[in-house]
Amino acid sequence: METELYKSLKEVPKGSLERSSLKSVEGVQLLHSTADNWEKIACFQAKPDDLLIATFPKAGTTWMQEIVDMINNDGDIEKCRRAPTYIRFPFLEFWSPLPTPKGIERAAEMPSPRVFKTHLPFHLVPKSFWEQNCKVIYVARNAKDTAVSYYFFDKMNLIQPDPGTWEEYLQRFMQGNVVAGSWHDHVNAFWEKKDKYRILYIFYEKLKENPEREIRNVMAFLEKELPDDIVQKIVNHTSFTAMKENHMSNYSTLPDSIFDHRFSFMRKGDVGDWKNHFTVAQNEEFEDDYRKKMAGTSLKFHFEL
Ligand code: PPS
Repeated sequence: METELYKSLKEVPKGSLERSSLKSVEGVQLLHSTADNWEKIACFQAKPDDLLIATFPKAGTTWMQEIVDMINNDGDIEKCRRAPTYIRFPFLEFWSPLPTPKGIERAAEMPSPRVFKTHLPFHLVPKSFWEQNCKVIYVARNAKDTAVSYYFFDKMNLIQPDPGTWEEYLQRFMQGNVVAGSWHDHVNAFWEKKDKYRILYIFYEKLKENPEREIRNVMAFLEKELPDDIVQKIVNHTSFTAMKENHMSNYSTLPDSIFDHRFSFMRKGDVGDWKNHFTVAQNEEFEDDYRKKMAGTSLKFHFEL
């Protein structure tokens, strides 16, 4: 199925894709094709040794996928180069408008132990993951950098809804009218549930500040011990520079018909890039809205390092 997926993606003719519209599932905006097939996705059967990498889009999913793959493969770079990220890890709720295998079909075929990616908010994650007490690694990134990264991603990804101008996009982001819904609800719900379930909550900014410390946190959560030189190898292989150059992690293998490669998936990989995009007025409005939506939570983000 993996080869079939790879081949069928390569064959998508340029200009043949239409950007998707959004459709709500239980109050959360998702890709139309995902929402149309929601019942099949919601009843996906998880197994106890499944690992879910859950994020609001653009929070560092790909980075965590590479870290987990390196840990699971004892730092063997060649094994981690076996296929592009999107082939190595099924994207659970992704229901491609293309005639390619769907996320849950690929997930169901995968040998255990399985690792998946999801952008679903907590309450939409298929119930079986919680019933089976699966481990979940949640990566959260500050809202301003997430919004900027998402805006450029939506320009690049020709399946995503058209982002419009940055001003228009920022309004939609604040309203939760983007795929995966409200950033605020997303990060808060996983934060609130993290002690009730087996959820490791990782911050993009802390990963950036001290990758070795956070990689060791992930190793402990996965109950994996590795020698120091292997940990160092993982730190190096998963740095922004290494991943940007690695064709198996930088999404350069997707054809131009799906990703407009005038943009780069590995764009900046920084904390605080939002300052280059938010105007003073946009920042004030965003912070005003943020204060209201984040009132009453103990969850705190760093907007610069
Ligand atoms: S997606 O499409 O939701 O799966 O995207 P996601 O992987 O979550 O987020 C992409 C952003 O993460 C940055 N990135 C990294 N930053 C630092 N170090 C490493 N190794 C790394 N790998 C990916 C990537 O550059 C995107 O952020 P921006 O700000 O757009 O550069």
